[in-house]
Amino acid sequence: MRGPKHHAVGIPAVAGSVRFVGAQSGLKRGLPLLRAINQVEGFDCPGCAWPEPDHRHPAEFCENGAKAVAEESTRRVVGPEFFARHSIDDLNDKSGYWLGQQGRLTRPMFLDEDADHYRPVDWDEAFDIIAEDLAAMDEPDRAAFYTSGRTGNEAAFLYQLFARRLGTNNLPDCSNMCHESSGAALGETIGIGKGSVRLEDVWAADLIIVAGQNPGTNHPRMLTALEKAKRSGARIVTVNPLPEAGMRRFKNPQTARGLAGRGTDLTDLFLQIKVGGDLALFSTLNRLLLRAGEGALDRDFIDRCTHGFEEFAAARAEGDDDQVLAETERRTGLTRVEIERLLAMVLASKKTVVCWAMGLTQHKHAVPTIREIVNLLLLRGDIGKPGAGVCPVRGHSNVQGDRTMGIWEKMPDRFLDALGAEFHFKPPRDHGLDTVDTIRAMREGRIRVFFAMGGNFVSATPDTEATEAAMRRCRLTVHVSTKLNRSHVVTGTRALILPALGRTDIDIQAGGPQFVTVEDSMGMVHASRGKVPPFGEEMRSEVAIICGLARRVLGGDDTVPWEDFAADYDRIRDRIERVVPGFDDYNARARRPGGFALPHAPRDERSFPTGTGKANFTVNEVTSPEAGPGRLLLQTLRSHDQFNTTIYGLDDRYRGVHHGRRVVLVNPADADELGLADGAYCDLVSEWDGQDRRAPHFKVVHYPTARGCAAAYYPETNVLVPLDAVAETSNTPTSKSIVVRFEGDSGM
Ligand SMILES: Nc1nc2c(c(=O)[nH]1)N[C@H]1C(S)=C(S)[C@@H](COP(=O)(O)OP(=O)(O)OC[C@H]3O[C@@H](n4cnc5c(=O)[nH]c(N)nc54)[C@H](O)[C@@H]3O)O[C@H]1N2
Ligand SMILES: Nc1nc2c(c(=O)[nH]1)N[C@H]1C(S)=C(S)[C@@H](COP(=O)(O)OP(=O)(O)OC[C@H]3O[C@@H](n4cnc5c(=O)[nH]c(N)nc54)[C@H](O)[C@@H]3O)O[C@H]1N2
Ligand SMILES: [Mo]
Repeated sequence: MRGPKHHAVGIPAVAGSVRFVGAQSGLKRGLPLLRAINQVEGFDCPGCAWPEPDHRHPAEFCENGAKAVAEESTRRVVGPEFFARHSIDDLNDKSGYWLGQQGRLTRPMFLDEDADHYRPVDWDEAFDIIAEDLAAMDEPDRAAFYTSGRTGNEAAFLYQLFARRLGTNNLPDCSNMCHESSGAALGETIGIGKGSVRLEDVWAADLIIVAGQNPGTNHPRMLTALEKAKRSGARIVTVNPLPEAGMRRFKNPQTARGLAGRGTDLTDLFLQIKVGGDLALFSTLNRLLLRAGEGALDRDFIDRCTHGFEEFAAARAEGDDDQVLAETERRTGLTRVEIERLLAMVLASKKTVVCWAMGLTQHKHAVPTIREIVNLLLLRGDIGKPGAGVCPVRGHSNVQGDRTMGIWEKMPDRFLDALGAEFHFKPPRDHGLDTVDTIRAMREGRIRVFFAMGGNFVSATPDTEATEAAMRRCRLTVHVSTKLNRSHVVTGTRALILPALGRTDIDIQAGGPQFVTVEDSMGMVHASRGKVPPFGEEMRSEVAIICGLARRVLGGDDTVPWEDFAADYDRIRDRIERVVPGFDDYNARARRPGGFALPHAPRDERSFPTGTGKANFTVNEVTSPEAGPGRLLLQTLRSHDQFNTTIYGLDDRYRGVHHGRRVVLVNPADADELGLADGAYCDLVSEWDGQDRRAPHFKVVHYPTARGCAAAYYPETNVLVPLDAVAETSNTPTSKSIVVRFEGDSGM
């Protein structure tokens, strides 16, 4: 059995960054970019949404941020000759990895009905094609406007405005597959769907629980914050089916001690939980806390600031202790002793932060799981106090900002009222389609025009075969993209690729050089300025693309001054300031080093803008997924060498997996029972609602994951995730708990 590494980062990570950047961008183009990542006058890393500290280190980036930058700033380009060489059928046979490696898109490209090849078009022709299909719709809801989370605030604001000016709220986004469950749970319980901690709070916490997250790979700069907390005496609990290297020991590349020495041990208590067992764990922890006597609860906070305590406490007291504990052991795979250890650590902590990511949000019962975590923090008075709070760690670098700007299929009326008043129109009020519902609507032939601002819709969404078939039913699919991906080759009857500037590119408009703004995972808004010249005139900023299209579709006398907006992004920010609360003096404050913090009532003043006016305890029925005999619960996750559907390479260094991605990690004891030899090949077959879905030719890797569970990489396994297997309330695909059986290898 190979195994996970015992530490993360250190010299191999630094060497890896420089090598990768050198190969993609060349050192002349690449190194100045590395120096500008996350710096005050530089650009926001296009990788994850972890915040930057006020006092920045000269190298405020990580190995994976460097890879994200190198991917974008590559010297390779895919121009018209490339598309002349490769037919659409030819491209269809290539892997996502190969497509992404071909380089930056530089010209608008059009695939006409029945054509074999994309051909270059100019921007006016591209806009005409889109306008024609939009005009042919019998109602505005025949269009859907997807957003991935890299789009800056200014473009996001204009994009939702354009969709709503057309008359639709069909604004699905990557968040629907990501932290939607967090937003739903937090909105209901504390009144705002965002985390309540700042970086300072992480540093000051007594106890940090990291559940369902792999920061060593996906948020490496978070390790620096955890190390800092640790050095001030914090304790860290990791809840994960996998022993992830990053949470074991961290060798900080910003310090000599980290590079040359042993590094810092991060995790004090590792709870190797069964996939989907977190609701059982946290509800039992809360039960034990309620029993632990008066000192265990923050009575004053509960009385003053919360609602529903009595009902919650009564529900958590139900049943026989022994039975509940035995049941929890079964659902979590943990022992009583481990749960009691966690209880002791919680009791010893005056300030607790709970961090989580996809390991909690992508389950059927994700929303109740997160609500139960809120219950824990409410019991302890751990919201709205320094060093404590909820910390959903966001994925894409501006996914949180996009939401703030109105990218949501069900924005509240107060936002729509303000938007309508500012631009003199009546925004549609019926809720639009989210990601899963968009695919359902496509499948039924109800979407004529699918437009994507970034992202890779067909690869990121569940049920690949069903989704690809659905996508092909659209009349027109349009992608505003930086790099080639599978969504450009699985198309509607006609398709357009529109080449966009990315974070690293210099953006010059009629009004001079422009910057954009982004919001990190902790509600800090700041400026981002590109540093390298784009490849030629034909690449446009996302803002310029939206404004050009909107002008063509809505006309020059529209109530929205699209052309003015494209010329000078300050004018967009002036309008955002008037529509979105918290952006006062936006243009001035965005120019301040470090930017500014958005208000967050629970964090700032312990006030809770919920229906009850208080923080709500909730009663959550305990459940967990069950695989049944001969089956395992498969979670689909990221390797160390990818950013979502963008594959950087074929290694997963921290997990000791090399040279391939079609692998499935299985506990050796389970593997023995199922007759799966280490290194053997098999098919993964998912079972849902009487239907099988198959992912052929996976190599078995014996690995110390929790019993009863398996893990394999996304997006190769998305074919196994049923479209209709979604989380309650949030409609997020249940990508972390798929029931699978193993069958003989049918080859590729
Ligand atoms: N380099 C890099 N950085 C990224 C990304 C990337 O692809 N590459 N993606 C970005 C995006 S969009 C996002 S959303 C984030 C994702 O960040 P993560 O959520 O860290 O990403 P995943 O790889 O999906 O990892 C999920 C983790 O949860 C654990 N887990 C799975 N199921 C369960 C469970 O039932 N309970 C518990 N307690 N744990 C579980 C897994 O073992 C794994 O450690 O990262 C962002 N940053
Ligand atoms: N099975 C399974 N499925 C999952 C997940 C999982 O854990 N398991 N995770 C889910 C999560 S958390 C997320 S967030 C989604 C991600 O879903 P998406 O956001 O749709 O996917 P990405 O792979 O991040 O999109 C990459 C593409 O974005 C384009 N791009 C990159 N930068 C820019 C830019 O600056 N501007 C523009 N216009 N385009 C750009 C490039 O063309 C690139 O090919 O996937 C989800 N799907
Ligand atoms: Mo995400």
